[in-house]
Formats: sequence, structure tokens, C-alpha cells
Amino acid sequence: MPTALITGITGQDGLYLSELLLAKGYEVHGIVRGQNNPKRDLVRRTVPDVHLHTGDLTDLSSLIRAMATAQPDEVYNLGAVSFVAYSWENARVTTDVTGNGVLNVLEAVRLYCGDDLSRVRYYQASSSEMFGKVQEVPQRESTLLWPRSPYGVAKVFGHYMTINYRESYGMHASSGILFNHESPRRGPEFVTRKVSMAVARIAEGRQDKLVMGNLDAQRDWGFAGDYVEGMWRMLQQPEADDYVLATGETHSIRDLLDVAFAHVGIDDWSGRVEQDPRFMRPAEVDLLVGDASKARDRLGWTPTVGFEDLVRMMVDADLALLRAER
Ligand code: NDP
Ligand code: GDR
Repeated sequence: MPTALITGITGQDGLYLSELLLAKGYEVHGIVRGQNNPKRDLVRRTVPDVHLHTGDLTDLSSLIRAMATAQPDEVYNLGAVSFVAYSWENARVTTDVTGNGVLNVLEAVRLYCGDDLSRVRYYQASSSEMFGKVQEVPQRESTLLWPRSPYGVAKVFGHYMTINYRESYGMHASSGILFNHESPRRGPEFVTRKVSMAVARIAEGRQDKLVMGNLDAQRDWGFAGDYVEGMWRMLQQPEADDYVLATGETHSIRDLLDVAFAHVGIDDWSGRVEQDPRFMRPAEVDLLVGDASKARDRLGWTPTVGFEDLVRMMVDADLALLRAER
């Protein structure tokens, strides 16, 4: 039975990846930070068979201990300060966790492997935010990186450090450059979930207005369940490499609002949505759309959920949550 160790197991992708790996017969271990993290219970409820270890990406010795206890064949480094807007307010913490945390995990893997670097396969959660200022459309593995936020800069560091460990030590270290992927498990701070929760509340008569930032940004949104399958496939390849995962379609925040409101019977949302500079970013990533043809050709990976179905799935899930509360 193969064994996997996941950082960021309490997050959206950590939960989907745990379910996928358990279904494939893996023994799954995860790292949870903090002395009393309430999300520990969420993991226990959702994936009770996972083994949890206390650790933090900024604490190398905790990662070394987790490696020694879990003895993994595969390590998925999903942990990060992942909210782009927050990264301007806490640039140093973002750099320490999202950037230097990658170096810590790579070092923990290297120390665990000793002379045999083939003992462990490593996945790094890189991001389309690394593309930042538009250089090429669609963006692919070779597109110039021009990050536009402290988060994006930290991810570029992690991405190149992963490549560097592959090239320096021959480590099986792959970097997945994933475009936005969403689900009913998405954190409420991200735009898709913020919209799906608010639209559900408006439909139920519990909220009047929704306050938003930039409505013109365009994103390539897919379903998180599809993307964790792509992560796993990367680590099953004989050679480590970097892969874009994306749908190849882009939509604006306005399109997101159109589909979400229409799903609850509101065709004109103009009176329901306000804009506030508080939600605007110091520098924006205007247009993301990915070319995932390398992942399709080499991994046989294709997304299964389109934009409209994804948005409707999220609104339906938030309506169900509200009705269950009632
Ligand atoms: P989430 O924000 O849902 O999860 C982030 C995880 O990182 C949480 O489990 C969080 O723990 C953990 N974490 C934060 N700080 C630390 C720390 N100091 N030590 C250990 N763990 C920590 O992110 P997603 O699941 O959406 O994303 C997974 C990864 O993929 C992230 O690295 C993200 O940057 C990257 N990514 C995500 C994309 C997306 O669209 N979802 C696209 C491209 C990349 P806690 O619960 O305690 O806060
Ligand atoms: P992003 O996701 O920054 O792309 O990072 P987010 O959903 O936060 O923003 C997407 C776009 O929506 C615009 N926007 C708003 N965003 C939020 N959160 N709240 C608002 O009110 C709002 N109004 C408009 C933003 O300006 C932006 O253009 C996500 C994260 O998961 C990263 O960790 C990951 O690396 C990238 O996706 C790929």
C-alpha cells in the first residue's frame, strides 16, 4: 500500500486529494498546524482514515518528524498562505510560509531520503498567479513569469526551488501550475464562494446586497475534484516535470455573477451588487486562461466540469447548507 503525506490537508484541495488517495488504497498522512486548529475536526469528520501530525511549514524540525513518522512514498505540498489579497497585508508571513515553506519541505524530503532520492516523489502546488502581468495568451509552462502580488512572488520562489531540487539532486519533484479551481469546499474569502454564499442568502431573503471588488478580472475556473486527479497523475510519471492544469476557458467576475444570480431566478443583478475600493487589489492579474495541452497529451488529464455547472453546483450547495441550518 503506497503512503502519501499531505501538507495543507485542512484546505479545499487537501480534502479532495485525501479522498482520492484513500479511494486508490493509499495510507494517507496529513500535517495540521496550530495547537488547537478547529479544522482538525473537519478533516476527522470528512476523511476519518487519515493520520494527522502536528507541524508547520515554517518549522523544519516538525516537517522532518512528520516525514520520519509517516514514511511516505509521495509528498504533496499544498500548504500555503493562499489568499492573494491577504498577501499584501502580510507579505512577510506569506513569504515565510508560501515561499520558504517549500524549501523546508524539500529539505525534509532530501534529509529523509538520504542517498536514495528516488524514495519519494514530490508535488509542489504552483499557481497561475505566477503568470501575473499578461505576457502571452493562453498561458503555458514556458510563459514568462511576472508575478503581481507577494503571494505570486512567493509561489515563483517555490516553483523554481522545486525545479532546482530536481536538477541539483535528481529528485522526482514536479510542479503543477494550477489555474483557479473551486468547489463547495472553497474558502469563503475567494470570489466564487463569496458569490455563491451571497446569492444563496439573497435567494433565501437573508441578505440584500453583495459588495465586490474588480468585476472585470478574468479567470480560468475549474472544479477542484478534477485538479487533484491531475496532481496524482503527475507523480505517477516515470520522469518529474511541470504541468499546467486549466480548462482553457476564461470568464469575468461579471459572468460569474450572471450565472450565479440567474440560477436563483435573478436576471438583473445590478441593484444587488455594489463595488467598494476595499476589495480592489494594489496590482491586479487581469486575464488568466491556461493551455493544458501538455497535461492532456502526457497525463491523459482533462477537466470534466464546465464553468456554468461549477457555479450552479456551488450555489446549490450553499442553498442546501442554509436550508439545513433552518
Ligand atoms: P486553502 O487555502 O484551502 O488551504 C491552504 C492550506 O495551507 C490549509 O490547510 C492551511 O491550514 C495550510 N497552511 C497555511 N499556513 C500553514 C503553515 N504555516 N503551516 C502548515 N500549513 C499551513 O488552499 P487550496 O486548497 O485552495 O490550495 C492548495 C494549494 O494550491 C495552496 O498552496 C494554493 O496556494 C495552491 N493553489 C490553489 C489554487 C486554487 O485555485 N485553489 C490554484 C493554484 C494553486 P489552516 O487550515 O490551518 O489554515
Ligand atoms: P485569486 O482568487 O486571487 O485568483 O487566487 P480570488 O477568488 O480571491 O480572486 C479572483 C478575482 O476576483 C476578483 N474579485 C474579488 N476577489 C475576492 N476574493 N473578493 C471580492 O470581493 C472580489 N471582487 C473581485 C479579484 O480581484 C481577482 O481578480 C486564487 C487562490 O486560490 C490562489 O491561491 C491561487 O493560486 C489562484 O487562485 C490561482
